Order: sequence, then structure tokens, then C-alpha cells
Amino acid sequence: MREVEISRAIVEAYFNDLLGNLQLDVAVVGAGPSGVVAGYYLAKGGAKVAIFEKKLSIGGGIWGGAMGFNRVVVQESAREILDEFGVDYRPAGNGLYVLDAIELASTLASRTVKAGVKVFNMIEVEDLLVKDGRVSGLVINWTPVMMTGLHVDPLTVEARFVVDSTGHGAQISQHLLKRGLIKAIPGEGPMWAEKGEELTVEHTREVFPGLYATGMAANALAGAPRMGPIFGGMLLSGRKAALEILQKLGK
Ligand code: 48H
Ligand code: FE2
Repeated sequence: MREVEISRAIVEAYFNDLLGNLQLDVAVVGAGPSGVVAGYYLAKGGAKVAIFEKKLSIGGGIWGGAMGFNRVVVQESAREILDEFGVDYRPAGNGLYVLDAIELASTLASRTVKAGVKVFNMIEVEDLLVKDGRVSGLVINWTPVMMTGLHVDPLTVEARFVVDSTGHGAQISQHLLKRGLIKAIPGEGPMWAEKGEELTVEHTREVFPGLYATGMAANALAGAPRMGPIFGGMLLSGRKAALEILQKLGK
């Protein structure tokens, strides 16, 4: 066994995957709960989909539960998604269920990868391709390049749809705001769990031709309340975006 053979195996496998994912049906940005669930349902529906995540880990805000207590809550309306993924939960009364954040994050990750979604971590989406008034892909760079501020030009990925699943900051939609292509991103409102959960799903939509927003990004775009450590809305939002996109793709 020679070290260079190990290196060759890694480089060949990675670059084959990258080459195979430069043109996608759907590029999801952000591997938090809403992005991962969107990716899963898109792949199950037959779309070619990849997720780009700037951190090493996938799962976004799930891991820390609430204040580091690594449990999260999901309400009745999203229980069927937990069942679909095979995540355990315990009734906590009042139509709420409590689950282990580590199990949720790791199971969502595993099932999504096994459903055929290619996850590229450590890649930050630094901009969008916009042509003829439609988002048509991503501009990507290594996270360490972004962190160090080195002047290194990016690469690109083409996609028929892009999903902004970047959480609180709605980072991807911010690129359109900066260019005056969308009018405003009011940011999330103060906490109101029930309303926030409802509105997250309601505001999951195509926010600009070719661009969907899910989860907290959808909330930020709509100025809807935050909801704290309840995750049903994130899961339902990811599924809603996926099903609408599949329909538009004719899948
Ligand atoms: C690549 C990026 C980029 C970029 C960001 O924050 P998330 O977990 O997002 P959601 O919306 O799926 O879930 C929100 C939930 O975790 C939460 O915060 C809740 C329910 N809060 C309620 C409250 O009251 O606070 O994940 C977003 C992911 C992260 O992993 C980021 O690293 C990643 O997106 N990301 N990836 N390129 N430009 N920006
Ligand atoms: Fe949050």
C-alpha cells in the first residue's frame, strides 16, 4: 500500500463527483434541517440534486438543541416526516414530541445521502448566476478561502432551481437584494412559536424566478416570527419546496 494510491483514490472519487454535479436540476444551499429535507424529497422524486454546505458538518442548527440541551421538539403536523426518515420521538403532551437532536441530525444526514443527494461540504456559495431575470446557478468557493479573504476566483454550478436554505441570514437571497433584484429582506420577527411555524411553511415559495427559500430563510424574507427550538416547520418547509419544484420540473 502506497500513500499516493490513497491520495489518487480520494482525488479521483471527489473530482468525478464534482464533475458529475456541475449541472443540476436543483442546487440546495445549506444543509440545515430544511435544506436536507428538501434534498431528500427532491432525490426521491427523481431530481438530480446536490447540497452545498459551508461548514464541515451537516445538520445546521439541529445539533445544539436549545441552549445546548440537545433535544428538539416537533409538533403533530410534522410527525409523518419523522416517520418517513425513521427518527424516534416521545410524546411530550399538548401535541408535541421531543426527540434527540443528535439522532435527528445524523439520521436526516444519512437518509438524505443514501437517497442519492450529493453533499459538498466546506464549500461556501458566494454568489448566484442570474441570467435573463432568472437564477440559473451558484458561484462557489472553498470556505477557507472565504474565511481568509484570499483573492481566489470562484467556480460555478448550473441549476434549474436553487434553494436558499441558509437559515437566519437568508444569505443567498441577500445577493439579490444587494443588486436590487428583490426589494427587501425584513428579517425574522420576535419569537412567537405557533405563528412562526405556520408562516414558515406558508412563506416557503419561489421568491425570485428560479430561487426558492425554505426554513428560517423563508421567515427572514417574509418578516415572520422566529419560533425557537421547534423544528416541524423546518421539516415541512423543506418538503413543500421539494414537492413544488418537482412539479415544475415535470417529475
Ligand atoms: C453554504 C451556507 C451558506 C452559504 C449558510 O440555520 P440552519 O439550520 O437553517 P434552517 O432554516 O434549515 O433551520 C433553522 C433552524 O436550525 C433554526 O435555526 C431555528 C428553528 N431557529 C429558530 C430560532 O428562533 O432561532 O442551516 C443553515 C445552513 C448552515 O449549516 C450554514 O452553515 C449553511 O446553511 N450556510 N452554506 N453557503 N453561503 N450560508
Ligand atoms: Fe435558530
